[in-house]
Amino acid sequence: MLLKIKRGWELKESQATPENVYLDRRRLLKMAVAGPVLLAGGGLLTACDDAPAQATQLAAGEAAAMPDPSAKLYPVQRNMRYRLDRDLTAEKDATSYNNYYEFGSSKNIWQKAQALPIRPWVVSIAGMVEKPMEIGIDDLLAKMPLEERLYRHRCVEAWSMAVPWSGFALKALVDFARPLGAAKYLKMESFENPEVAGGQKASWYPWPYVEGLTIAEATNDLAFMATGIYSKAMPKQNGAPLRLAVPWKYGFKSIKGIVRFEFTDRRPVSFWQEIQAAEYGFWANVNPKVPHPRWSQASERVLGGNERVPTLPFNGYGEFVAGLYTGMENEKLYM
Ligand SMILES: Nc1nc2c(c(=O)[nH]1)N[C@H]1C(S)=C(S)[C@@H](COP(=O)(O)O)O[C@H]1N2
Ligand SMILES: [Mo]
Repeated sequence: MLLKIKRGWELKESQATPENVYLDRRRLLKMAVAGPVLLAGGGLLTACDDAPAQATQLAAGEAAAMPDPSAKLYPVQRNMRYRLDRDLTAEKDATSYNNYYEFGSSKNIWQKAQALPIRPWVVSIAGMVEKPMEIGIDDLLAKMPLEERLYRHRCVEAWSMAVPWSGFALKALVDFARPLGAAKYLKMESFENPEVAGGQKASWYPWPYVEGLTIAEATNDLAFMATGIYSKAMPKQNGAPLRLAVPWKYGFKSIKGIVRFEFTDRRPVSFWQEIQAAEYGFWANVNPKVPHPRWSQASERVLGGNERVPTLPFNGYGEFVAGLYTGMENEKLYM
């Protein structure tokens, strides 16, 4: 994997690729032993995906051709409690402009993602629970109360969308898992499969992708496990077969391709926090008044056009979630 330096003025959208982070010293050292790397001092590093031909081959392969057995579950009933203040994003935009670093750091990974096998897909429930277990995704889906919700989504890179997710309340999964009273956090992990997910060959990233919530956040009504989108089973590029949707937080919290849920009394260190703790924290609640160290969070570009709209506190979901954070003023709640 080649690293290509992009200078600020070469970036397509001046603010749109913050997660092509300034790598820290430790990570640079790791990279130096990892293989061929092109470096120029101090520049913005962009992991550059350089194998489109191979990806097309994989996309035409077996995993891509396999039908999704959960397709027949959709559409599901819409829960009218969750309303939008804007139009839905066009399906084409939400399914072709994605962040999924397992498949590369560009937004254009949807074809590469088709190579991911999503059956069998075993989900582990581990850690501080009454009985650790493994369950196949289709068995899990059969147990969960599926519904549709219209949610906004606000990426930390200052673009946003509004999509109809299908899935179930994360609380239903927490109840099913029966965590012990001492558990304080829910840690979630994505799949690891560098054979098909070329981005995972980049060893300077701390794979697998990890995210976490407090139990109070995970059992809040808004926390949603999405298994479908636009009344269909979830496309692979959007995180099939199981991804989180926590719309009051920056998009990187909404982890895709989940294979493991671990209940723990220790706060998980998330993927982006591990890479760059000065820019990405544990809480990551949306707040227009707290800028990212490298850009403003005051407004957002609505996917599908060039319109910018003001960003709202908690991405507009304060009535649901603001109470989770009372008395926590000492925490870095907005990064
Ligand atoms: N496993 C995994 N989950 C992930 C990411 C990722 O790179 N890997 N990117 C996150 C980011 S930064 C965003 S904005 C959303 C994007 O979701 P979408 O492609 O469905 O819009 O997924 C999040 N979940
Ligand atoms: Mo994001």
